[in-house]
Amino acid sequence: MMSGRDGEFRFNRRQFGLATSAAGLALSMPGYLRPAFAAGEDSAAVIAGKVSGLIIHNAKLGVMETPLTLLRQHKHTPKEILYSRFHFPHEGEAAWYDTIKAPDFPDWTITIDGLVARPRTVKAADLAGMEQVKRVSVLQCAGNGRAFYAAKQKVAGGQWHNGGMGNIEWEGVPFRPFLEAQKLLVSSGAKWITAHGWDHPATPEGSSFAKSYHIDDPALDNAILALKMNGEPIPAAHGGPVRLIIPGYYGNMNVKQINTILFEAEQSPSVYQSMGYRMPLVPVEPGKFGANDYTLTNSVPTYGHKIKSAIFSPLPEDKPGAGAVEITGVAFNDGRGPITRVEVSSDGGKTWTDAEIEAPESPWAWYHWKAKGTLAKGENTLISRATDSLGRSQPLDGLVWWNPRGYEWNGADHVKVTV
Ligand SMILES: Nc1nc2c(c(=O)[nH]1)N[C@H]1C(S)=C(S)[C@@H](COP(=O)(O)O)O[C@H]1N2
Ligand SMILES: [Mo]
Repeated sequence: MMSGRDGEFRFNRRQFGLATSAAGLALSMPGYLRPAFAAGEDSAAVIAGKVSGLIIHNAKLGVMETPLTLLRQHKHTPKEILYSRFHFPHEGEAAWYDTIKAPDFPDWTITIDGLVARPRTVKAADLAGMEQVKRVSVLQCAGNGRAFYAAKQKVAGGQWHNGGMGNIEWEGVPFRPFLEAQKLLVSSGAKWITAHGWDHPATPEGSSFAKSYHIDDPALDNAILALKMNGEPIPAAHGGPVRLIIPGYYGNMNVKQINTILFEAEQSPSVYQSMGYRMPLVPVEPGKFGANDYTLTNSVPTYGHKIKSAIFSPLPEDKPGAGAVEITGVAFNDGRGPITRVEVSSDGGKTWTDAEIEAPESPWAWYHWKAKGTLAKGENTLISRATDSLGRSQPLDGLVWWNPRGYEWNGADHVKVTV
């Protein structure tokens, strides 16, 4: 997709489209505008190798969520059940990533260009010979929990509950040392690093999937060019052959099928950076701030995971009896400070108890926790709320962060079980 190296127009429109008008957004962000999903669609038929019974949000784009009854069974979320999210239809030449098999592209390359004196193209095959490190990290869609915002006002897009996440062991080449070893001679004017994936919109005026990170972002110190997921080559559906993994960062920041890295003065004009996947700087009200009102100054990209917890047991499907109950679940954040407390209530918030927290595998992984509660006859509301060493915790009412694209839900988790 590169059309040469000189001047401003190195990238053709297809690779590097600008589409900031509402019409452009409609063309390039079909995930937001299509009706939720066709009933009766089988996840195993949408992405080959997925189990049946995943919750499909958009079959055409391969968007699906994991029921918690499956998610809670595994320490590391297997590829067969992990949620998936793409932005362009899986048709024609894009059909190759509709499978959990690892792709076989011996000639895959990553081009590094932009404000560097020595642009480079690196063979993905060469990455395998470099130092590898492991990073266990939660992968979570920024839209995970979007459905809960409907209690204030429904937000367009996939109505994700808590299953748009997984806990994964990634393995690959440390990102910064890799870039340094390329001896790129980065210009002092470079302030942003932009990653592009292979996928691209059907029409040239659409934006490709690009994400930008500030060049000094400390989260990049832990980033890797991942070649493996849970000990195996990364499945096509999850970003193989090479995926940028930034531990602790929301899913969209973890670019799948990475093939281009740019050093630039500005962040990418792709709508996925400039309009989508952003949070308003201050809380906004429905009707007062719209899905297309985001600017680079009134909002920030969805970078690190807001602290969050999820109750895994009991779920309504478990049909628990009255009396003593063990409540279990997970918590996680962006890894900047450990999670120090998970408070749990089994009576709708009247009384609280501190959960016992297991040490996590890494700063970015799930923390497992358990607490004792009591269930009465009738309806019981279970609540969990995590806090970390930086004093960050979940709002009891997550609606305070309502936003027109429904991102970063992190309200205290509420589960209703009827005895
Ligand atoms: N190239 C590319 N990378 C991408 C995306 C995409 O559409 N294309 N989607 C992003 C989003 S929004 C999420 S939530 C995660 C989903 O990762 P998964 O499909 O492996 O679960 O990938 C991110 N990386
Ligand atoms: Mo996402």
